[in-house]
Amino acid sequence: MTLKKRNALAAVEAKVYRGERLTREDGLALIECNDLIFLGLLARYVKEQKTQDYVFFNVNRHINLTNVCVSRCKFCAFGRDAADPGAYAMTVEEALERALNGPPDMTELHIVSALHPDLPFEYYVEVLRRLKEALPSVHLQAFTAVEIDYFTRISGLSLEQVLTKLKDAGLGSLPGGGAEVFSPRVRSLVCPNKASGERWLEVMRTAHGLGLRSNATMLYGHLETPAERIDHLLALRKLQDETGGFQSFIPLPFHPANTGLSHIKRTTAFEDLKMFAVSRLMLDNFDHVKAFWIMLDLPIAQLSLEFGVDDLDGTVVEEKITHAAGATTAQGISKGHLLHLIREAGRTPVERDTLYNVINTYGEEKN
Ligand code: V47
Repeated sequence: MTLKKRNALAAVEAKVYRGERLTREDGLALIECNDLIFLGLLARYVKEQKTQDYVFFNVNRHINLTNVCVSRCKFCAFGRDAADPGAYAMTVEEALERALNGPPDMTELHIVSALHPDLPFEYYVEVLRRLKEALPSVHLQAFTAVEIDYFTRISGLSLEQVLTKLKDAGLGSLPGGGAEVFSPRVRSLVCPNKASGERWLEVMRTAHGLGLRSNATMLYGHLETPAERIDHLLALRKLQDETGGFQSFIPLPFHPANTGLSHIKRTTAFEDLKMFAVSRLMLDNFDHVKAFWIMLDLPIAQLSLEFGVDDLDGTVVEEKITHAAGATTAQGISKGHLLHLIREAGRTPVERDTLYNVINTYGEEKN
């Protein structure tokens, strides 16, 4: 490492311990640093300042209502044309049946789908209404900002009107998907047919303004540069300064199999752990950084707890998006297994609801 780089990193280290905000240049120095232990120690310090030794998880089930999509992003192996083999769209009853078959102590349904050419906006409202009616105590975290933008286009309603109708039907919060990388250059290459990065941020700003919390993601490891990753984080940090509505940030490693970018190699454990640490350090106004274990494999998800992560997401039950793109992880995990992973890393597991209210803090003993 050159002396200049070493000095830059020492300056970043001092800022982190003083609790000072990092700049774009600091972010670039961090993302180009290969001293993983250094990055991990700094990120762990920030994580412990925010959430001590707690690691959160929840009991949830994912539901993907349809895979028929007009957007057909290059990085996605889940989307289909309506006439393709394997294309599906659930009826409201089918969605309900899946929801009723969630884990017994489920507190969240996580619903992400596709941009279906024919299903009307009323279908999505009806799905939420029926799910809420059947499971009133279950939080409905549904529809990415990209889906919300699409609903305005198919319904002719404004963003406020769409979000208010969904909220009235039972929507509790928005998941963080669809963000990919905000850079217009990258979006024009990988997802030209859906909401821009600016629009994604506008949807979230509006949702937060209506009292809906949300998550945020970044899909990394495809065509983006390190600087574009940092700029993505900075755009999220800026909006969070404005609204305070984001709960957690989830870096999602790109899975290339069966996608239009299948020539790209899957990210390495080294890169995944670095991305967690850099995210934790740059997003000083986010309370939580989450490892979606499904996309990481359990060993990396567990190791991420040393790199600034304080949340392992949930029991999931059924996952289609990453598994279409070659994920070899299980589709679900038991609460007992999550407890074991967290405890083995020397942390205290906390079962939370979607809004991070504590349901149970687990001590040493087996529960
Ligand atoms: O928006 C699509 C990504 C997202 C691939 O908010 C891919 O708590 C990897 O956003 N390889 C959907 N990723 C999933 C998502 C999510 C997951 C878990 C928790 C939360 C949360 C959100 O998956 C999409 C897209 O960014 N994705 N294709 C792929 N080949």
